[in-house]
Amino acid sequence: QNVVLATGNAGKVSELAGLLRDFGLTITAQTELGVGSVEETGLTFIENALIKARHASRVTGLPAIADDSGLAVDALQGAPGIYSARYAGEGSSDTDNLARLLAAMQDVPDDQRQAAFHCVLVYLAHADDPTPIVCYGRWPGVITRQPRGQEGFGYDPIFYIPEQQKCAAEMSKAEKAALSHRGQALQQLMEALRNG
Ligand code: ITT
Repeated sequence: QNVVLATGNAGKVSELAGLLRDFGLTITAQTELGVGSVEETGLTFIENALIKARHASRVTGLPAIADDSGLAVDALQGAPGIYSARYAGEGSSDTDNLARLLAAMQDVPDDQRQAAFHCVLVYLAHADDPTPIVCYGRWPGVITRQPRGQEGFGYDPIFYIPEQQKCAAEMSKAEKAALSHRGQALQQLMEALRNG
C-alpha cells in the first residue's frame, strides 16, 4: 500500500522509512511528492502530528504517517518541547538549537539534567479520517555539557543514556530504534496496522 511520510526532516525519514518498508508499506517522503510544510499551530505533539498528516494526505490523496516529536527538559519546565525544531528561532538549524540548549543548561548541576524525548506518530487512512491511529513513545536521558557522536540528528549529540553509557548520536540506527521514543511509537504503529 502506498503511504506518504509527512515529514520534511531527513533524520526522521532515515529512522522511519526503512522499517516501514520492511513492514510492507510502500513509503514515499512528502518532499518527493511535492508536499510543502504546513504551519504547526497545535499546542500538543498529537495536534501537530495530525495537522501534518492531514495536510500531506489532502495534497496527495494518499494515506499519511506523520511524526511530531521533541525534547522536554526537566530543569527548563519541559522546554523546548513542541518548539524543539525552532528553539533558537524560526528556521534555526539543529546546530543552533543544540547550542542554545547547552547555553540554557550551563548553570544546571549534573544531578538535575534529566530530560526525555517524546514522539507521536499518527496514521490517517485519508485526509478526513475521523479515527486516526495515534501512537506514542518516550525516551528518558540526561543532557550532557558537550556534544558527542556523529550519528542521528537534532539533539542526539547531547542526549546521554546512562544505561548504554553513550549519547544517542553514538548509537547505530538499529540500536537507537530499539530504544528511542520514535522506535517505541513505530512498534506500536506497526502492531496497530497489523491488527487493523
Ligand atoms: P517535520 O515537522 O517536517 O516532521 P521537524 O524537524 O520540524 O520536521 P518537529 O516539529 O516534530 O519536526 O520537531 C522535532 C524536533 O525535535 C527535531 O527537529 C529535533 O530537533 C528534535 N528531535 C525529535 N526527535 C529527535 C531525535 O530522535 N533525535 C534528536 N532530536 C530529535
